[in-house]
Amino acid sequence: MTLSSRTARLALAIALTATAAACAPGEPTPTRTAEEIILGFSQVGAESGWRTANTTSIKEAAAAAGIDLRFSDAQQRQENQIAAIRSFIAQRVDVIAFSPVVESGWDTVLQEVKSAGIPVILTDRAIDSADTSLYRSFIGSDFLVEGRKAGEWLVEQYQGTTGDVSIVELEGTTGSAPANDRQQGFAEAIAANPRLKVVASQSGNFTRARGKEVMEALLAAHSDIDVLFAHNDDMALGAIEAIEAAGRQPGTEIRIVSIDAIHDGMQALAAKKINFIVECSPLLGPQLMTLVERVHRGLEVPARVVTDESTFTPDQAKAVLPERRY
Ligand code: GYE
Repeated sequence: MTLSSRTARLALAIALTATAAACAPGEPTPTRTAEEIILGFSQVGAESGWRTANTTSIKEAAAAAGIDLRFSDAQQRQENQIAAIRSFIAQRVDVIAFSPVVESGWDTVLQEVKSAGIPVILTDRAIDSADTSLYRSFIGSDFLVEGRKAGEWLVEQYQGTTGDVSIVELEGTTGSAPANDRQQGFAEAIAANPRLKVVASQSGNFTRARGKEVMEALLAAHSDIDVLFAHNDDMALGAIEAIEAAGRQPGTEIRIVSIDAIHDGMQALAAKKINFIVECSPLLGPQLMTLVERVHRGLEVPARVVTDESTFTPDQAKAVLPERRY
């Protein structure tokens, strides 16, 4: 046997083995399994502990799956994400995934991706387009449910009490799915008790620094704040600094409920500076890579994959903190 025919046979054997291993019974034969999949991923930014953990999860999962990841950080700007997506088209990546910084304004660029024949997976945040043919799947949390859980907890806390309860809200990035839906879910839940009143609601852009600044202004403008609802832990942590600097006690004088359950947030919860946290898992990497592999192979994928989430009280935070991965 000549060297070149041996090489050819070996290549064929490897390709067949890869095909057999990747094929579940009854599923169509994949077309390009022996090749490395190229995934273009446009991340929102590095605005929070959640986001950092999410980026790590995606990078580690891509490496573990042998997927060639082209990662781009949009620094919380939609125009940067649109430019990154166009560059992924030019690079002819196999799959594009992204976490849309805001909900609206994606149709044009996603039409371009569709025309290029590249499948799209929405990760973590949704878009508000009516055209669901622009993406194959959306993996992430249900932010409406998260907001409701925060509101329901608050309703429970004030059951049987009298007098109005003044709530201030620190919103996430304006126009983003988690800010819109968490606000709505919370409002729906607290409507059960008309004494629960949101007296001010302002964006802290999901960052600790902005959370602190906005809370300083809110404390100066409202002397009677009973509760802070922060759309993420980072803004709650910034707000805690502002509350303490104003000589007030977070967790007792001003009760705090937030969302995410990142490590620093869980520590503040265990220390009773935060009173309740609704979990939002950033560990989407492994599930995302499974979806990427499947769409690349032309297999069916669910249109929606919802992340499992829980909630934490201070005692529960203390119990789980040693095993938290982020
Ligand atoms: O809650 C926040 C982050 O989209 C779920 O974005 C994510 C949110 C998360 O900046 O901390």
